[in-house]
Amino acid sequence: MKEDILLMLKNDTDNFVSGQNISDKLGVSRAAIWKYINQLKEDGYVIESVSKKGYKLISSPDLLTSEELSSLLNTNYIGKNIIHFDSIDSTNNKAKELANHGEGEGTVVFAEEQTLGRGRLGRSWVSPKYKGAWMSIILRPQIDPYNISLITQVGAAAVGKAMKDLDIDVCVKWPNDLILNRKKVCGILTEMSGELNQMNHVIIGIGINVNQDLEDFPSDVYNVATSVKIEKGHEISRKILVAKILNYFEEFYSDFITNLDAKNCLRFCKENSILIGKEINITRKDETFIAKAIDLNDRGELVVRYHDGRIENLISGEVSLHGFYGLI
Ligand code: BTX
Repeated sequence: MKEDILLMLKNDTDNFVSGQNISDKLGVSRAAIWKYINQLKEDGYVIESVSKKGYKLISSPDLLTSEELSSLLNTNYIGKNIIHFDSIDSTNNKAKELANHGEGEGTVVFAEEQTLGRGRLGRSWVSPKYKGAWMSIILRPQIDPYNISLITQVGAAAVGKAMKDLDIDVCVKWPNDLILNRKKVCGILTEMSGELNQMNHVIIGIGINVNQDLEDFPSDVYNVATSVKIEKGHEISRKILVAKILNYFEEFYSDFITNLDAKNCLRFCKENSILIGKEINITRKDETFIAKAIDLNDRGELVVRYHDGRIENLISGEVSLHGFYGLI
């Protein structure tokens, strides 16, 4: 009901919408409308109420809800179903649970805050309230699990292109980070459930530091992390950024699963790679090797050349920039 009232106000922001009109249309009492309007105000909506005239929406908060995002999306299936939490342990955990119960492709889980946000290999992801975009997309691609790592590149290209549209000069650090001014601004965690040659679902979790200040990062990530606000010097709208990401994601992902063609997104990742042409450290178990990153091939693998001339295509893994302070 709250959503229906909001929609009526959103559809007529130039005028007051009378309580009688809302009551007639939605079949609720004037007292109930007043209660819902107060709830909307608590959510951050600025609503003017004038007796005998009704209610007028003045401004909407920067929330990652379906009400705020749907008018900004031009997708056919990504983000058509949005599930929003004020606070949750991890959007990837929730998306996985929903996918196991049959939730369809394209559903996106958002949380304003994660209390147990996860990175790769059991690492944690700092996700303070209202400051970032913490989201997970449920996918059900009918592709060989071997190709799954390409979905991370689809996500990286979607985030990167959306950021560039907003004049945020980001680079892609294969396989799953985006870097702004030498620090991590976004991390991607792709998890799949399935058998050797049969996929059940894939969850792509995307975490973006949008409006944090320096003091929002704990001391152990302070040196490696940054936010758009820290680098640009001003806040940006999370909902506009997120909507752009989902729009690009559907474009790249649809291309990928229908034509098995990830050329467009790989071209973006390659052109904006922070690794290609540089010496990198490759960490395997307890050993570190030095090589030069020379290419991103059409399977999304990072091609590296060791000092002895040997070439290797890395499928996934831990890499860092040689001599680059602070980058994981
Ligand atoms: P990663 O393993 O590559 O990076 C994790 C490392 O990054 C941490 O060990 C820490 O050093 C650093 N770090 C932690 N928090 C942040 C942060 N906010 N910004 C920059 N660096 C940080 C990267 O894993 C994948 C992260 C995916 C996060 C999304 S959020 C939505 C979804 N739900 C969920 O639980 N995870 C994903």
